[in-house]
Amino acid sequence: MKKTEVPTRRQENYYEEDTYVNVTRPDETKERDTYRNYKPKSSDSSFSFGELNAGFSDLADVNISSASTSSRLPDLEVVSSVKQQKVQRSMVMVLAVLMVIVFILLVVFIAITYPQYLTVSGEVADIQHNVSEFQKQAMEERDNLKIKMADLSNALDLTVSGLVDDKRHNASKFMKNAMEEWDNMKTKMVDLSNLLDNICTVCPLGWHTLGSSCYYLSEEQRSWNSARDECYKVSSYLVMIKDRNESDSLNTLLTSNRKYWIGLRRDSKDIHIWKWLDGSEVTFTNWAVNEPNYHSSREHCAESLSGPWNDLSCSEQRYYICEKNRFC
Ligand SMILES: [Ca+2]
Repeated sequence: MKKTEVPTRRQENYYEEDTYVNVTRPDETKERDTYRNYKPKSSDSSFSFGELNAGFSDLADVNISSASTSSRLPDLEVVSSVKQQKVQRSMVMVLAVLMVIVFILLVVFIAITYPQYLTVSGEVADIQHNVSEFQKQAMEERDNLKIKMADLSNALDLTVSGLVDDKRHNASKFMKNAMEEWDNMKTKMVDLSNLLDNICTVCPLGWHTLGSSCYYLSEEQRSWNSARDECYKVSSYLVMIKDRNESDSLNTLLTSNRKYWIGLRRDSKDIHIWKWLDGSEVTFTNWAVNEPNYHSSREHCAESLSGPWNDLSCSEQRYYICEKNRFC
């Protein structure tokens, strides 16, 4: 340690180049020294060595110029410049410290997070592997399902085709049988029609065939009502002579001098009106001369006198003529 003696009234301590400096200041330099860049050792432990060097250099300059009070203002400018430089240096130092701190933090961050990154990367790789395996299995399952669906579709087609063939075969067989049955029925219908024609075109035994009718001439005599009922019993009716041709043809069958009931009588409500058994009006008549005379007001039924007609009492006994259609 070296000691610099300066005319002074007070003593202050300084650092200079890692050396503790004891400075004795003169009174006349007190104001100037207030601009010097120094810090008491005991009051500011953060004072840096660089600042101390600058302050010491400044102090030397001050000592050189302290002998004369006429150079006081230039010294103040120098001190101001030095202070600015010190501030700049301080900022640079602060920035350097901050960068070091950031770097350390970055290293710490990497040191902490890198293992986690490795762990997460491993887990991600495992997940990716599992996903890949799952996708592979899913694709295989999908392919298997496609194959199964294709097989099922083919089986279904075959089944449907088989069913359709069976149905078609059954339908064809049914149609064939139906056609055969139809042919048989047609044959039977023809035979039956022929039989019916023979039956209907031939009048029963004992009946006379005449035109489209069959006629039966009784061999017994009955009242008009009884004769009507007898004809009903054999599915016929008392003859209804509708026109001249029928009348003339029928008359050829009648036995001479016999009298026959025919199906003609007066209307029950109007004795002047004659009606056939079926209720139809009379459009053809073959009355004998002066007939119908309604003798004794009791002649309500008509008879054939082997030709011409006569009215007489319905209770009289007469032969009768039954008639029925020759065709069924
Ligand atoms: Ca009469």
